[in-house]
Amino acid sequence: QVRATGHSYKKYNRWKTIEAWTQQVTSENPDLISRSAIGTTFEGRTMYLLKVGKAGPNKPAIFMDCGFHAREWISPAFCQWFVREAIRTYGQEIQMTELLDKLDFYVLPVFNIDGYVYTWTKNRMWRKTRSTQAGTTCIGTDPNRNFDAGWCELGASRDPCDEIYCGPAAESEKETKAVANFIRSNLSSIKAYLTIHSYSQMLLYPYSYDYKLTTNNAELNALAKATVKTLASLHGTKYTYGPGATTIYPAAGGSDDWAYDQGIKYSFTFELRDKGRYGFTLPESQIQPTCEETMLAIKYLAEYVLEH
Ligand code: ING
Ligand code: ZN
Repeated sequence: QVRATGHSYKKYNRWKTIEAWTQQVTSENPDLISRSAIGTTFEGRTMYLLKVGKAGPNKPAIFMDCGFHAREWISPAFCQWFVREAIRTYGQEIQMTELLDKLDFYVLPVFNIDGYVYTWTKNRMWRKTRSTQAGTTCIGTDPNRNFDAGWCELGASRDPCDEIYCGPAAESEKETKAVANFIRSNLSSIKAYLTIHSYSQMLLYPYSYDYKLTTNNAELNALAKATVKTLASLHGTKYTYGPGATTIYPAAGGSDDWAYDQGIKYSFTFELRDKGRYGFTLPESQIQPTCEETMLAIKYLAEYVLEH
């Protein structure tokens, strides 16, 4: 079987390789995957979105993105792993077969492609986008401070030189606009929003822009608790969970808060391995165990969403 050049699920792949993989995996699995473009990045790269699921009428959907922050390499690795597991286990395992028969997963393998490319070529620790603007030589906006949810009010910076710069306006970044537009256009089908970051082993839910609690806080808390228990069942990896503001730190403009306020009642941010020993430079030897345990969590969440 021909593979996208140099692509490996057990290695970190450069963008060119991931881009070729989106094409390959789609053409090899036409009954389960379709690919669309939802926009282009600041530097002109195409943002490919994979729709994973068996064709059917009026299916609910789960939106999942990876690679918001450029240096969080385990995140795009997980989105690729998820797609492979979906095609590998469909028709083989009851749970995945049921999930893909009854719902669609929209998977965005890399949100911040320009930043990701920059971490491969110039600076491994880059976080933000790579957009420029008049009046400053500093580059990039934090995409997870750029959504229209209490925008720039808390835990974000108005200084373009800072790592948590919220941007000149909400949705100023082309990448943010593309995802927000796609979700707004598909609100009637999207039942859950999942965004994959690293690191710190946490499962977060709204709100982060305020200390207030969501109307279904008790449900989200119980669901998060059961999800992290499922995740831990494989390798014993311990996650903490709770509302973002009190569990990690207050931060406005995050995508999970924005999605929740659009009416998507199941909205979560995953912070994958580890807890700081390797941090963003998680060794490739941990891709497989991290992705395997995270798969259990995502499938558990998806099944819950399907039943509610
Ligand atoms: N953590 C997230 C960040 O953007 C977060 C935490 C989650 C903030 C949800 C706001 C909303 O800072 C990482 N590691 O990026
Ligand atoms: Zn992040």
